[in-house]
Amino acid sequence: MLTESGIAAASNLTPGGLLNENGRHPERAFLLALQTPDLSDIQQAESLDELAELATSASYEYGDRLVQHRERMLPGTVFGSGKLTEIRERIREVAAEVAIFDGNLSPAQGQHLEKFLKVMVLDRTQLILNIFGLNARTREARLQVELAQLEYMLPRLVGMWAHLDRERGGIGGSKGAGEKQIDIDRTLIRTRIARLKKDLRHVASERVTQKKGRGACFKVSLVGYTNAGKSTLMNRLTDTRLIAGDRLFATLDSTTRVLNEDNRPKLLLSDTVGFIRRLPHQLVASFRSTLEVVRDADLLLNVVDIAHENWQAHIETTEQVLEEIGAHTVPRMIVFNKVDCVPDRVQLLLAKRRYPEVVFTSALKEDCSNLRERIAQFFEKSMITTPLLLDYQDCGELAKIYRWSRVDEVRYEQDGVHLTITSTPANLERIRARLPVGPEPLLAGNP
Ligand SMILES: Nc1nc2c(ncn2[C@@H]2O[C@H](COP(=O)(O)OP(=O)(O)OP(=O)(O)O)[C@@H](O)[C@H]2O)c(=O)[nH]1
Ligand SMILES: [Mg+2]
Repeated sequence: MLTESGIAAASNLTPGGLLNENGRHPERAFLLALQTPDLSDIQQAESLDELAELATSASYEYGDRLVQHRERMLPGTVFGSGKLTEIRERIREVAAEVAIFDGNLSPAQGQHLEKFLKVMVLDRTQLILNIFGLNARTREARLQVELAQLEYMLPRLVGMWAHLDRERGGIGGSKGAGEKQIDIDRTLIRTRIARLKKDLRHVASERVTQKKGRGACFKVSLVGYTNAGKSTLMNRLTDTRLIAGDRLFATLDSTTRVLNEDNRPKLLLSDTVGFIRRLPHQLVASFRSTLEVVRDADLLLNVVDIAHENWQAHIETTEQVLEEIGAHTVPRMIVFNKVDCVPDRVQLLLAKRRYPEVVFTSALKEDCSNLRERIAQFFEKSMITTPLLLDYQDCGELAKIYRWSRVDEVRYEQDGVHLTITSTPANLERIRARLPVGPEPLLAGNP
């Protein structure tokens, strides 16, 4: 039975069971897929390669894989009975202790497979939730992951306690033991979900306080497929030491740093959680406030691992997720990272010729100055240069003017301080609003 304090731990024990009874991961994983006609062989292979990477990131050892071609998934058993017997044999041969299905399973399907295959069965969503659980370090990330896990678990409770009903049975019209247990657990989980949402709202409000004052800055956000090198790039560009690792979903929180101290308006850079194909929707919903930083950005850098064989599909997936979270209208720039890993120099030259607009870099081996320049150029285009005459009695405003704009020229004359300043229209408006309105509108445009 679940207790309130045990809910957090129980959220790791989804029907398929994310952890074994010793709290440790089984060693070897066997990957299963059912290829329907809408998926090409290449797409299926890519998807399974990715599932293998996910499994490795969750500390599983790769056993083997099997794909069955079928018109559609069988509602009860997923695979046909002959195929299931073959899968069971293969699992035994490679001594796998867990089978991971490349797709989503209903609780009943998961249970059927576990019973038949005699190993723990996970689906893709469970595996991703598991990785997120392993990598959540900050309070916000932990709250978000727990929320996603419980949302995933809630509709699956029925399957979890069905055995109690089978064992004891319900008397007359009254509820069986399993059914009662489901009611109790459902209430506990709903209470916990409400609490988590409240806590997350609180964290989000703290974020709003942190964000105050950022309105006058340019905001750049790193987005892209997981493991593309976003955190490494962030470390390189802002001289920080965020955790970067060769595993999927190393980063779950967004972190913001000043990109260039001297730049006016200031440039802020944020690192965010990576994307992946078929990101579980519970995760997208739970991570909404973290992803707000992406929606709020003035520019998105879509970091792409050019050395990955599926980089084109990665770009498409990132575009899809951006659309899903409502960030598709934010301007974006592609950055091809890991150029040092491309084995074929000719291929790299061809790519550079084909994508002349794209920045090619290596966050690990280069200083990325080309990327810095491109970011600066992007914002330069949206800035306006204007003259400004400041009365000596308004000189107290100079500090703000220096913070919100780039001062290109200053001349102290008899009638006041003559400035030439460059900034965004919004910041120029901010400056104008603080000054007594003179006859000259400030937004005179570029001279
Ligand atoms: N060779 C090489 N490796 C790189 C480069 N950039 C990043 N890496 C490596 O790629 C792995 C993933 O890097 P991260 O910066 O953690 O990637 P990420 O996009 O932040 O990944 P998630 O947070 O998991 O979404 C790490 O092992 C990095 O050292 C690069 O330019 N060249
Ligand atoms: Mg990262």
